[in-house]
Amino acid sequence: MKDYTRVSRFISLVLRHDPSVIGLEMDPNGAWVEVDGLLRGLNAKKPQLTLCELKELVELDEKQRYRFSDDGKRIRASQGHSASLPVRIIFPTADPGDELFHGTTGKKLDSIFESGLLPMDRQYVHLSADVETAIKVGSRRGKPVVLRVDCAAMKRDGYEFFISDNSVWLMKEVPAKYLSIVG
Ligand code: HQG
Repeated sequence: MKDYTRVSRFISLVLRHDPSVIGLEMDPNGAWVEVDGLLRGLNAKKPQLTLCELKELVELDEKQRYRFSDDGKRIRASQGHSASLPVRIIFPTADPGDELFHGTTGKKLDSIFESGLLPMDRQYVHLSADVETAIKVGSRRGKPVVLRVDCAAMKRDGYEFFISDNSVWLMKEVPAKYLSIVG
């Protein structure tokens, strides 16, 4: 199998952050991009990719980051979109149970316990269903620290939880009073 790491990074850039880098526009409601346009745009740059390869990349992506529309003509990122993108996906709400987790690093804790978890450069705060996944997320930036989100209390207080197609939990914010350090 081909190594799709580099091209996948570029597709993430296009589908999450800036479709205009290859002259594409996004559907304003669902953040969809035309598959033909994506392939044309990609192949005008370095990475050469066929439709078959794109399908393989989507299918084999370990986090299921991308998804085709039901008719196969459009594609989008399942989550991770930039705050600066003028496009929003309407995610379904769901019940996460009593707890979720967020992986981060120690140097961010002071700020997080002061302001809560904020989406920063993205549209949502990203949360994981289990500690193991949160450790992986935190490890991207150094020694991981995992925060527990008290969803039971947040639900009592009327907060909504959204879930992406690839089972990442999304929230507008998590105030600090619902957070504790795991471990
Ligand atoms: C931190 C990857 C200071 C937050 C992952 C994080 C995930 C604060 C960083 C997905 C803060 C934002 C998202 C505050 C939050 N003060 N720092 N008040 N509130 N932060 O990348 O959750 O591989 O936007 O802790 O696996 O790390 O790209 O979010 O460290 O699912 O598909 O600000 O991206 O998926 O960083 O990761 P990010 P994230 P992919």
